[in-house]
This record gives sequence, structure tokens and C-alpha cells, in this order.
Amino acid sequence: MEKTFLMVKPDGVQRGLIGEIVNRFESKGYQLVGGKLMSISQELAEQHYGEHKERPFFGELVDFITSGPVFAMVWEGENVISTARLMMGATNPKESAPGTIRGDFAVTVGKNIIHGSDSPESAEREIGLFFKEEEMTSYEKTVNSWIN
Ligand code: RTP
Ligand code: MG
Repeated sequence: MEKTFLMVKPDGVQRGLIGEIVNRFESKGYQLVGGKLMSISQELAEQHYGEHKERPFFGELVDFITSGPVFAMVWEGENVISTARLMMGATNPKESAPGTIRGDFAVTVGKNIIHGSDSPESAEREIGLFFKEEEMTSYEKTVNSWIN
């Protein structure tokens, strides 16, 4: 089953939105298979955002993501990578539709509440960066037969 890496960023944790965000993906029908509240080191931040190294906002991005605890998660389900991105909304909250997480809770691109992997390749890479194999679980929920 497809897996993706999602993370409530420091602004979402500070604003008490972990529960709201977990609830959205659970209610949708996805399954949480890994989750932890953690601090991101400078080194992990630079690896995670490696693709943005040359961008002018890279320094700010790393400073922000290391500025407080994040809630890192692995979610599983059919088509979860792209559907989670739809549920998150556009990167810039000025353009994210109401009903999406960023559309409902964020105002500015630098503090947009949530991260989600953007492709199967980034999902695999990011899950590997944040989670050891033994930190993830695999379990059957009978309700899944009513979802998939
Ligand atoms: P994310 O990686 O956080 O899930 O967001 P994303 O794929 O929607 O956006 P991406 O292009 O990967 O950018 C990563 C994060 O960088 C910040 N950003 N700031 N100042 C700016 O112009 C700017 N552009 C992007 C955002 O916080 C974005 O989530
Ligand atoms: Mg991205």
C-alpha cells in the first residue's frame, strides 16, 4: 500500500493543530503507521530541503523548520501521496482553497502549517530520513474493507 511522509511544521504545533490535522487524514480513510513529536537538527533540515538549496529562501526555510518541535508522520492508503497534497492545498496560502488545510489555517507561504511528500520518490526518501523501519507499524484495520 502507498505511503507518504507528512509533517506538522513548528507553526502548526505551536498553534495546537496536530489533532485537527491528524483528524482530517484519519477521517478521510487513511491509516497512520508512524508518528513522533521531534526536533529537527540543522543537518536533517538541510537534507530534507536539499532540493531548495539554491533558492533565496533556503536559509529562512531551514531556520523555520528547526525553530520548534514538529510532528512527523507516515500515512498509508490508496493514492495517499497525491491526495494528501490536495488536502493540504496550494503551497502559498494566498492561493490555497478553503476546505484545504492551508486554505483553512494559514496566511503566509513561510508559515504554511504542513509538509507533504510531492512524489513517490520523495515519499520514500523522506520516510527514510525521518523514520527507522522499526518506528513504523503495519496493522490491519477491518474498516479498510469499507474504504477501499
Ligand atoms: P512542502 O515541501 O513544505 O510540503 O511545500 P510544497 O511542496 O508545497 O512547496 P515547496 O516548493 O517544496 O517549498 C517548500 C517550502 O518552502 C517555503 N517556501 N517559501 N518564500 C517563498 O517564496 C517560498 N516558497 C516556498 C514554503 O513554506 C514551502 O512549503
Ligand atoms: Mg515540497
